[in-house]
Amino acid sequence: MSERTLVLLKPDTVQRGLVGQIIDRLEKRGWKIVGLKLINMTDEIAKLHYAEHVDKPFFPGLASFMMSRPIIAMALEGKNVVEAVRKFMGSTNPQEAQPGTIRGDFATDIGRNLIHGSDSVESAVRELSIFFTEGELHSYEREIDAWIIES
Ligand code: IDP
Ligand code: MG
Repeated sequence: MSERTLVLLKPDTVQRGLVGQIIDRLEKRGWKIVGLKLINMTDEIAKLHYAEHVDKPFFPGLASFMMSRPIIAMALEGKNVVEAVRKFMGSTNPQEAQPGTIRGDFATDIGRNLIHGSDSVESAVRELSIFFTEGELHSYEREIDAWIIES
C-alpha cells in the first residue's frame, strides 16, 4: 500500500552541499516527492517533532543543532516508504550504519547524521502535520510509475 513519510535533511546536509546527492538517490529509488521546502526549525517545532526525546540528555544539543541553520523538509510517497526510508538512511549511529546507506556513506557522528525519517506510519502522519499544511502536500500522477510499480 502506498504511504507517506517525512524526511528532513538536517543542517549538516545543507551545509555540506549533500542535498542534491541525497535527493538524487531517493528519486532514483522511485519515491515520489509530494512536498518540499527549506525552513528554519524553531524551538516549538523541535519540541513537537522530537517529543519522545525532550527529556533525554542529548535533546538540548540536538535541538540547537537542528535550529542552527536551515533544513529541508520533504514528504515522500511510495510503497512501504516509511520502513524503506529508514533502511535507506542507515543506523542512527553512523558508526554502525551499513555502507550504501546515507549515514553509512556520508556520516561518522551520531550528532551529525544528516537525515531524519519517520519511524512508523503513525509517526509519519503526526510529523507530516507538523511540517506541512494539507495544501502543501500534493497528489499527482507520474507516467513513469508504470515502470517502477507493478500495481
Ligand atoms: P533516528 O534519527 O535514527 O530516528 P532517534 O533515536 O529518534 O534516531 O534520535 C533522534 C536524533 O537524535 C538522532 O538522529 C540523532 O541526531 C540524535 N541522537 C540520538 N541519540 C543520540 C545520542 O545518544 N547522542 C547524540 N545525539 C543523539
Ligand atoms: Mg527517530
